[in-house]
Amino acid sequence: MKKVLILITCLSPFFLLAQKEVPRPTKAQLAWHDMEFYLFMHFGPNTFTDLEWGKGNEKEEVFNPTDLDCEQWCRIAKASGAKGIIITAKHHDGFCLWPSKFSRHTVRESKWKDGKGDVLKELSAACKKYGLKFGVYISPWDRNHPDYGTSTYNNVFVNMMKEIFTNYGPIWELWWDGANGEGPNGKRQVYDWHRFEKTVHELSPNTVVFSDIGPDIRWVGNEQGFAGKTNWNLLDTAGFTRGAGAPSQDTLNSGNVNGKSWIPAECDVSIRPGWFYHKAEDSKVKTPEQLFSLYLKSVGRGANLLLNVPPDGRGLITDYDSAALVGFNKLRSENLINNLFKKATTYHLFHGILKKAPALSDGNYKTVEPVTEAVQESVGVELKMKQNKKVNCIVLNEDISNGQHCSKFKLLLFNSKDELVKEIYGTTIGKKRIITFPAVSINTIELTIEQQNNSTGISEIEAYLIDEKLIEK
Ligand code: FUL
Repeated sequence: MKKVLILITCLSPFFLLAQKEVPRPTKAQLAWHDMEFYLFMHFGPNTFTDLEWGKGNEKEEVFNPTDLDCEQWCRIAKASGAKGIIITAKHHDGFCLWPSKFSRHTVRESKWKDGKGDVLKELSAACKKYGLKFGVYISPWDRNHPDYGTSTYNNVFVNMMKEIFTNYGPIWELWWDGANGEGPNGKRQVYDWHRFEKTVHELSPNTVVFSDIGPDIRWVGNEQGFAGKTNWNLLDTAGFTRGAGAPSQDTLNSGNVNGKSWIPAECDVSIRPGWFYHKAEDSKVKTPEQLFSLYLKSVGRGANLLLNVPPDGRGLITDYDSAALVGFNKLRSENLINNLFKKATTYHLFHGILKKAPALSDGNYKTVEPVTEAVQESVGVELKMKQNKKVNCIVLNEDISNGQHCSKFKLLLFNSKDELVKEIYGTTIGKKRIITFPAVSINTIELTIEQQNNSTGISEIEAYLIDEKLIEK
């Protein structure tokens, strides 16, 4: 039952709990969280051989895009609302999309532009021009390099990263794939991860590094694009390694509640069944609605969405993929733009006492209302409209700059007659939590934090009426 509340406008400052020491994001990680959605591009010999995992013995001449245009990729990325592009500079087949001095299996040995082409050069320049962040996937596993499986290969990998940072930087995100098979000599590589991390740290300290276990961003544990409904940005990595020695997929999906390091999840998923372009999959491109559903399950659960859109053999993104991306952007902007509780009066609720809390609905994610105490009732925040609004989607935003705190929340939705219309229970909030449900008419949203480790900062609460078809099933 809803309590009768007393409104006091001039309260003495709320008692603040002593904050526990918890992992916090670095500046680069915090900026990464703001990226939310960006594109992955798998491109290389597999694009021409119709394979997913090239064997490494493909002739360089197979790589020969007829109309490569990285600006087209960027224009489509922009039209989709993506904020960056990560390209497979080297996939498991070892072929380098730049003329690396440390390999004989590169664009230089191909016929493309008479061996003078350089995809990384073109794409990094195009990203700069279009204001997109530029990221690089570089597979440690290399099925071509003659040194693979020996300690010399670690030098090769370090030197390749040096080339990338020096010639194509700034590199915003670096992607280390966890797959690790055998080299041409039948041996598995023992990677010098410590040295690899040191190289990035020294040469490009602002780059965020993705792998199964970070150090900066973790794999979400599946390639279907969904994060856990409980999603901690925290992970324990002690005793784990990349690849086969990584934490369980469930752990990667949800993180660790008391994890020692800030390592948030990124959801990598392809717009098509495969990662590389295959003509036979032109009819299997995900629809805008399916992409919206992925958005709810990734960004809407506090993770980032890395959506793979593979260029074809011309070196262009097909009309099928670009239409789906534009449609996806349209769905987001049409459905998640009109915050129906924007004009709400917003309160902080503390044991029956109300204080105005403008931060909750000022459209500014930097202003935050702290919820200092976790209890079942009468402590939390409230948004109130004069009249009922029909809504089926609520977006909660937790301020994560000082860590992630909420582990259990309750939403109570009331109508203008003070009748409780709906109760929603959840666990983590994180950067963003999008909750959808069958539409209800309400004028009050009450959020209670039922469990937290430190005071949870809520930056915004929004409510929308989205197309019924888009409600999460
Ligand atoms: C996996 C790779 O084996 C796939 O080919 C793809 O690159 C995916 C993103 O990561 O580990």
